[in-house]
Amino acid sequence: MSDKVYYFETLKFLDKRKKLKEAISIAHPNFALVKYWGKNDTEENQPAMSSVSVTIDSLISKTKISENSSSKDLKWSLNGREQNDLNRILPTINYLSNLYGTKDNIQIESNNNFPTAAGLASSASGIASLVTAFERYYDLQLPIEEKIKACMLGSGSAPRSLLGGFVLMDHLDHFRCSQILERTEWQLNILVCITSAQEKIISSRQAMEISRKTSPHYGKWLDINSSHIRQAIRFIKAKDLLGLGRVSEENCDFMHKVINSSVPSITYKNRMTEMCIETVKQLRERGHQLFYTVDAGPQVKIICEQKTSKIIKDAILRQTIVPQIIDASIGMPPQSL
Ligand code: 2P0
Repeated sequence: MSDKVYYFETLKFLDKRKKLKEAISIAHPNFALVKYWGKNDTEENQPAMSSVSVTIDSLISKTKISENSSSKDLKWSLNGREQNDLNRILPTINYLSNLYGTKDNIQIESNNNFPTAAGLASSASGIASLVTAFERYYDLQLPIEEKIKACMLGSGSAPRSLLGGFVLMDHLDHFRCSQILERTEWQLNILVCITSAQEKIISSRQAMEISRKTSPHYGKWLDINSSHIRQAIRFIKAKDLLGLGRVSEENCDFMHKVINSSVPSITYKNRMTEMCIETVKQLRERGHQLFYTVDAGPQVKIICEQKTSKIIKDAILRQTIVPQIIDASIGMPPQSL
């Protein structure tokens, strides 16, 4: 019997098993230190480059799957509101349902304990918790390759949230995700400066397509990826915070240059974002070890040593008008409750 036939026979066997009444899983978002911005393939939602990220503990997406006894439809609520547009989750659910060989009427309830669609990677943690809850609900043990594929169909950065600590997603090796360091091996703090909790002005998905098609810097952005990946891995393994900060800030600044130079021009940062970045640079000049990163939204994530985290947080609150800073450390992989 070929591996594939055996696999589907196994799934048929699993189909006869009793499903759980409900499954609840959580996953954390991840922040990219070497970023993904641009796709190879929009059908399968495949990134055009590798990326390195860190998983964040205090930010949590929780997904509950239960039987939808009231109708035959798939129902999805996000932060308590029923969603009419299921496009964000359907590719993932359809992929897993086809693999599992059934189409159940299920109800999915997703909740985030942090602002949604505001540049805090809620789609990555949301999709990773959905895949984990699906696996639990049907009592499956999905191979990691299938989980990566299912996650990626929902969000190109979601596979990285399947692991804790520092994570590499390698686009030259079927998007294999591997842990560079465990969270306990290098204990850092992440200060998440919320400059605005509003939803982003344009989705990452739309914006990265515009960048790919129009930015004059997109070619160079692709070219620098392998060098940034190599450097980031080396600095993470050496636990060199300033080295990692240099390459990570260069990568972040380059991504925003690509975004800004797209036609039409897109800007995710606001005035407070710039103020936070300036303060990070001043604190570094004063001898503190820290660096910033900014994604597709105006929030500033500051990565620093645990021992100076409070001094840095106080300085940011004093020198800027940031309304909220969330304290975080490095997070774990998804868990079923
Ligand atoms: C990243 N971002 O590597 C980059 C940096 C935002 C800036 O991946 O289209 O929600 O669903 O694959 O994963 C955000 O984009 O976009 C993202 P899709 P996704 O984290």
